[in-house]
Amino acid sequence: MSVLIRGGTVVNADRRFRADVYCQDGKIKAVGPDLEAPSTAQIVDAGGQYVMPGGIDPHTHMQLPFMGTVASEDFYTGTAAGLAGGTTMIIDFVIPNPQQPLMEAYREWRGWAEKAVSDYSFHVAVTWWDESVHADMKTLVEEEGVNSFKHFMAYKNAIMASDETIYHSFKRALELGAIVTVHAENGELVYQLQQDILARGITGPEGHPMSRPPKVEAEAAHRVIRFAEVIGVPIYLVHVSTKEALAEITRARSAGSRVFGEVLAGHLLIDDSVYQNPDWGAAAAHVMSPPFRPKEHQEALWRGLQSGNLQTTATDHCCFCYDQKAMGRDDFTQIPNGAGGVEDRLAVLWTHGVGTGRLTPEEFVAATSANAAKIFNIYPRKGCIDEGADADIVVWDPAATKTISAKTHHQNVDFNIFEGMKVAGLASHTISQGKVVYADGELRVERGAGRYIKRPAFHPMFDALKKSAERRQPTKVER
Ligand code: URQ
Ligand code: ZN
Ligand code: ZN
Repeated sequence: MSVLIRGGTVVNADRRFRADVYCQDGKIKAVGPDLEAPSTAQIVDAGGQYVMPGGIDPHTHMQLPFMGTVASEDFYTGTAAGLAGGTTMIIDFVIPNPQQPLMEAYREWRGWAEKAVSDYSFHVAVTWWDESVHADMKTLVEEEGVNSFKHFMAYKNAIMASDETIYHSFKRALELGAIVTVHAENGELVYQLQQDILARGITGPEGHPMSRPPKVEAEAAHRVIRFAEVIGVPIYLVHVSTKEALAEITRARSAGSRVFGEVLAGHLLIDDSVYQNPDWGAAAAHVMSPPFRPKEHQEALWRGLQSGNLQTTATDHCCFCYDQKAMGRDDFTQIPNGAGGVEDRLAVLWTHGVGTGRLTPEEFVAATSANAAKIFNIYPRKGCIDEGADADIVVWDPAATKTISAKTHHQNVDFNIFEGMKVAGLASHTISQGKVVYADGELRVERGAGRYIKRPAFHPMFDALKKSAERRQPTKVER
């Protein structure tokens, strides 16, 4: 099976150039002008289009069991929707219940993901701590290719990690050469604010953002970055949604700390007015955490991307249909938290990023693919158009337009947070593992074709970090 992508402009994170791309046996075999190909090769005409690394979405939750239900998007429909939008890999999350062995949860999620149609990997959440967690983290790094461990500071009485768990897990991750990732909201503050708001008789979706004001994220971001700096472990904050949390990241990075930040396409483009919608279902459809914010945060987040203080974009794709959201009809704290986006991320970021001059095409590639590949240690296998890389490619037509709608999207959910948004710039072809899996608006996917992608530990970087952490250790005073 071979494909020749002809006549396009290749865009990587560092440069763009006119070149054909020849793919064979799932890999990129040649990149250059006027390539020849066997007569059996499938030809993709990329004239007037960009040829970019397929999107990597480092934050999804396919079929997540959460808040008494299960996300409506599964690994088959969700990865197919991603391919329709030019995303060729997701990094999802194994989230053990407290006291559930990490390896047991990991095997459970691996089973669910076998139906995926594009490549995938897993961050593993540390939601509790004992010696078995300490041991399982080693197994996951050294045998299963997990190099990132997630920590939820939100969701009290559920998956919230205590400071004690965070301390032990961060230390262990550093020992193993793994990076830590964090959902930074102060779960105790959220919980107490929720009780106060309900006590005032506010039960609708408008109560959700009231219980999670920006300072709730800012406090957690500050605290958890300080934990990481004291311990010496690199840290990645997921779905950074406020200018205050961005400021905490910017401070730490300016001080030389290895701190990375992710921003969701939704948080860049949607503001908190959605919670004032008189239509209960439309307001509840936007209940996710952190919530959508007042407008001034969006411009700050765009500047975070432009300045390099935020490195990646994601969607936190975690879908619940109306009848699931209705579990919280009389109490907003019971509305399953989550919203979609895996299909639309690239189109909305191209339209509002490249289309407005905020981002160059190269910066777009960095923010949608290359940086995630680098941070999670699968670059240049993923995240670039180069000989030897996986043939995960999106052929991007900057002139193609559409209006986003739940009526036409491939996502398995009855709502689209970008409903009605006109976008300019769409995937015309998506190539996954060297096969054309999306073309002319049609998906040509194969259930189970997706592969689990192992992500190696970061030892070289960590060895240096460990040495500097040891240097800082106080020496015993002989008396
Ligand atoms: O917090 C998350 O990232 C998961 C539980 C998805 N839900 C959400 O509201 N973001
Ligand atoms: Zn989260
Ligand atoms: Zn999430």
